[in-house]
Amino acid sequence: MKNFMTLGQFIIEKQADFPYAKGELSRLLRDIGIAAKIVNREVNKAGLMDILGNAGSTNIQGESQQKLDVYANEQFISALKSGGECCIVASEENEDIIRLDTDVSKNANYIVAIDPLDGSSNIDVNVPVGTIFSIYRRRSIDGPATIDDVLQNGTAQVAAGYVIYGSSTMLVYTTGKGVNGFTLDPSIGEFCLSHPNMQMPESGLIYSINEGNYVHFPQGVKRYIKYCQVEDKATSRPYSSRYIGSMVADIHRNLIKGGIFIYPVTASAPNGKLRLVYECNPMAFLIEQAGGRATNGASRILDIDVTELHQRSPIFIGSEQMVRKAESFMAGELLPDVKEHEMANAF
Ligand code: P6P
Repeated sequence: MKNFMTLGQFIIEKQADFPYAKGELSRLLRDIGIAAKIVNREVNKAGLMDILGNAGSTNIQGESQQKLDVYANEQFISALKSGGECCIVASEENEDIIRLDTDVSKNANYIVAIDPLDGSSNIDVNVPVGTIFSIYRRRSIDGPATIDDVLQNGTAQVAAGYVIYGSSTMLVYTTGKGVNGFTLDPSIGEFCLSHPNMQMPESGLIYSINEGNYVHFPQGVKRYIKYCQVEDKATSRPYSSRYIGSMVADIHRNLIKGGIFIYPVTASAPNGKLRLVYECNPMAFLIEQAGGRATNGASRILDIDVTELHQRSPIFIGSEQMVRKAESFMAGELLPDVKEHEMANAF
């Protein structure tokens, strides 16, 4: 029997990192792990059950809700409610915050912001989807927690992570002391530590962006894409273009292999498409903890003022050297290693 460490054992072992922790955050992470296992079970058999396709409803974003994302939302909210460590859930699927008002939950210290099933439009075509979560301590001292407890900048996160339901199911998270990945072993129903201390390669050979929006991209993004495509053996260009259309899957690949994921402003998304509170901030926290970088093309994602629950932001996230290079193009600079003739014939 190979020796392995389960998520639960790891959380308890790492609890010592938080001397004042009373186990609340540990139990909250456990609750998220439980919901992830339940969602995984349904995602894995989605093709067999009548839970494929459209639920016939739309979410706050006006996006048609796939049955599985409604199911996933319900499972995470239910697990958090019964766990008793969370007082408010802010979900992509719900216009307003969800107060968990049981006698225990209403006095809980933690807020969870979640995209319960990111990339759900890919469900019917068997492409990896994911859950993204972000955890804050409430700021209010007494009385019911409010929206102000949710609208905190990304630097205030105490934990963040994602679950990727792919060729295997993994839970990857940080509590501010590095990033660790756990793979679900279905034979024992446990997430087991498989990727300890994950480190983002400081550079990479993959760029990930929906080039279908090219004509609407800012000039700096267009120039960066052309930079990625130019032949230059010294810098191993052209890079490879990989775009799954599922943020969790694209970022997870880049975390392991190195690369950059960009969702900039476009004509249909003048503030970017991805949501700051439960997509950009948790991914930015995690990727920075793994040694990567996450900005909106100029400013650090985690420093962006959070003013609305479903606020959107452009995002440039991944290997530090690649994100900085893209930022340089966004700032209108030409980099010393970008020869003028390269750019001349890049358009
Ligand atoms: P587009 C999925 O709908 C999602 O929210 C992210 O997971 C993904 O990165 C992005 O949107 C894909 O958007 O406009 O390229 O289809």
